Parts: sequence; structure tokens; C-alpha cells
Amino acid sequence: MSTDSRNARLFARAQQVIPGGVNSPVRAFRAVGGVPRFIARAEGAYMIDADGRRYIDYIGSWGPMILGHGHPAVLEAVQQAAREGLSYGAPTEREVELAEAILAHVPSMEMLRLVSSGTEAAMSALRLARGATGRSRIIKFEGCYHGHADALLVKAGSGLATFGHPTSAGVPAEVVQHTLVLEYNNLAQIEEAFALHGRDLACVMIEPIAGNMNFVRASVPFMTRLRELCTQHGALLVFDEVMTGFRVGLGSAQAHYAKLIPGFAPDMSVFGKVIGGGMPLAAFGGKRAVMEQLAPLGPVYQAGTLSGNPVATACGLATLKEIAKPGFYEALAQRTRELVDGLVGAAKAAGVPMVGDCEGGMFGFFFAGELPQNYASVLATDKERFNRFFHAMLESGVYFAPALYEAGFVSAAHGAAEIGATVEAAARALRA
Ligand code: KE4
Repeated sequence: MSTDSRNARLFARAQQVIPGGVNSPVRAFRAVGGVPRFIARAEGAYMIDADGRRYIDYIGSWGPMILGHGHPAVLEAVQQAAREGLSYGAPTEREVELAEAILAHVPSMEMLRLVSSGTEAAMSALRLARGATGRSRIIKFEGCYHGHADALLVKAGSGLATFGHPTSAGVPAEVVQHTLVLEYNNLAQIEEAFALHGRDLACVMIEPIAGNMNFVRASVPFMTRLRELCTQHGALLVFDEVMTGFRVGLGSAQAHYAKLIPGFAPDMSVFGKVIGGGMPLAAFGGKRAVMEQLAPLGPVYQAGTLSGNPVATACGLATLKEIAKPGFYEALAQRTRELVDGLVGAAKAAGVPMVGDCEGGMFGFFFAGELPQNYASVLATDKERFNRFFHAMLESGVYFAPALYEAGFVSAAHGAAEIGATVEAAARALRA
């Protein structure tokens, strides 16, 4: 990109006043190199950058924009809500409507609380799990991201007997001393961890389909056993569905696993992204007995000035109304499958090892011979080729996630033309 482009000038200016020039690290393109695109506006399946260049958007704000940008019903709902009032700091009917609409599609939850970000929802769910069980220890999995709350910024210790080490400066070791980090899909490790610590475990937090490792599914045997061990030891199984929630299906990932594992359900769930439709809104929920431990009823404190914000709830409600319409997910899943099959087919024709997977409107691809099952195997895929492919596609007007370990997202606005153009651009890029 030439240095006199508006993007380059904006990036230089942004770096003077905002660390890294961005308000969230992944946007800085540091994993792939190059100059991030400053987006001026978006419409349908497209984003337009500061230099006026159009991109087919497979980020979708990292998941929320499942309808595409600028859906008329969503815009109308948001504009009407804004005219009525931006924020009250008092309860509104729309919060009740949104809670009811979410619970209608997530039978594992009897109650929920609305918050403003996935981090806040996961952090609050963690505190609630600890408060409800009276236990401090937790398990998470390497490669899963649950937002940037201190207790969750942790990497594996030297063994199952030792607890985590911080992944970020500023997180005291004491804060993560109760967090055990295990390998995703590793049955032997969860058996050993529960044998050692089961009676002290408040919860296990997991991304059921790990979109923060690009796209890695929890295996059915692993998820089956995890559910059994949590039940056996009285630990809560917390599904972080911030990314998968209402993205992989109307029942989210938990409905997918309930089809594969009879009677399966998590004890608590965390949502975000799609339920806000692009506005700051997230939620956590579970059974009444657990949720009623929350203030003002119970001893677990949690609060938020903008929680259940009237404009954000209008956006979320309008989005949920559209995605609940018959046939929505069938059409979305078909488009996404066409994309993944097209990319993998183009790679095969070019003699390039590529694998891909998708569920609903969420997908991932790796330059590798087989689908990774855990974080170490994701990191072993061909990162250099991924980064070259990312830039070749960006130059062709296709905006994939600017990092090997991120998932991609298709919206209802992505039509055959967008999928076809993407696959053609990929064929050119992979032959180069
Ligand atoms: P937020 O605090 O960013 O709203 O949500 C945190 C979070 C929690 N749980 C899961 C499974 C998530 O994927 C996220 C956030 N996802 C990233 C993308 N991998 C957001 C993008 C960013 O950090 O800028």
C-alpha cells in the first residue's frame, strides 16, 4: 500500500494517539503484517475503506453482522430506539423482551443477565460459578479465548498439578493460581485433572467450537466425558458461546452437541456478538438456582451502567427476529459450505494442502493436510502461506481474518456472486 494512501496516513495518525493505532490488538494486522484498512462504511456483504476500496467482508465485526451490514429492519429499530432515548440507567421492557427471546432458543438457561461485552459476560459467569459453588479453581483450554479478564489471561503451567501462568503483563500470578489450562480435546488430561482437583473445581469454561483457534471442534467423546466429569464432581460446565451463539445455528453450539450427545446441556452459557447485532451487548445465563445468587438477590455482585442499553437491545431484538425466520440458517449454512468447499477445491487444483470446516455461518481454513484438533496443531499449520494468501486476497478485494488463529464469518448478505468471486480470487492467489 502506498504511503500516501488515506489508510496509511490514518494509521500513522492513529498510532500517535491510540496504542498500536487500534482499539483492539487483532485489528492492527501485526499477525499478517501490512497496513490495516480503516473502514469508512459498510453495506451488505461489503466494507469500504478510507481509500474507497471495496472488500467482501468475512470478518463481520468478528461475528455480530450475521445479517450483513445495514439491514433495513435493524437500522429502523436502532434509529427509532435512539430517538426515544440513548440510555436510562433504569429497567426497560425491551430488556425483558430480549431476555425472553434469547431464553426461548436456549433451553439450558432459565435466566440471564445482559452486559456490554463478551469479556464482561465471561468474567461475570466465572465469578458466579465460583460464588455458587463456593470453590475457586477453574479449568480452561489452551487456544480458547474468553475475553481479557485477569483470571482468564493464562497459559498452561508445567503440568496438571501446577496451575496457570499469566499470558499478560499486569496480571499477578496470584490471580491465575487457581486456573488450570488443559489441552483442548485431550481426554487423558481432563481425567487426570478431575482426579486431582475435581472437588475444588468451580467450573470448566470452554468454547464448544473454538473460533479463537480459527475453527476447532470439541470432539463428541471429549465433550461427553467433560459433561460427565463436571456432573460427577459438582463443577459447572460453562459454554462460552460468545462467537458460536446464534452464529452456528439458532440453538447455538449447545443444540448441535445436544443432537450428538443425548440429554447434553451446559450448566451456564455466555453469549455476545450476534445477540447485539453489532452493538455493545452480551449476556450470561443458567439455571434459576445459580442465577439467583446474583445481586440484588444473592451474594455475587455484578453490575453495569450500560447493561441492557435501550439502543443495543433494539439492535439485538431486530437481529434475533430476522435470524429466527424459517430457512435462515439453512441458507446461511449452504453459502458457508459453498465457500469452504470452493476454497479447498481451489487449493487442491493448485496442489496446495488446505483443509476447512464450517458450522452455520462460521468457518475456518488451514494450510495443512488435516484439521487441527488442538492449539499446538493449529500453530503447526503453514502460517507463512496463510499470511501470503491473506494479502493476495485482500488485494483482490476479499477481507479474511488478519490472523491464522481467527475464524471467518458469512452473512445472509453474502450471495452466490460474493462466494463465486471469493473462490475465483482464491484460485488465482493459490496458483501464484
Ligand atoms: P469481547 O469482550 O471482545 O466482546 O468478547 C470477548 C470474547 C469472549 N469469548 C469468545 C469466544 C470470543 O471470541 C471473544 C472475542 N472474540 C474476538 C475475536 N476472536 C474479538 C475480536 C477482538 O478481540 O477485537
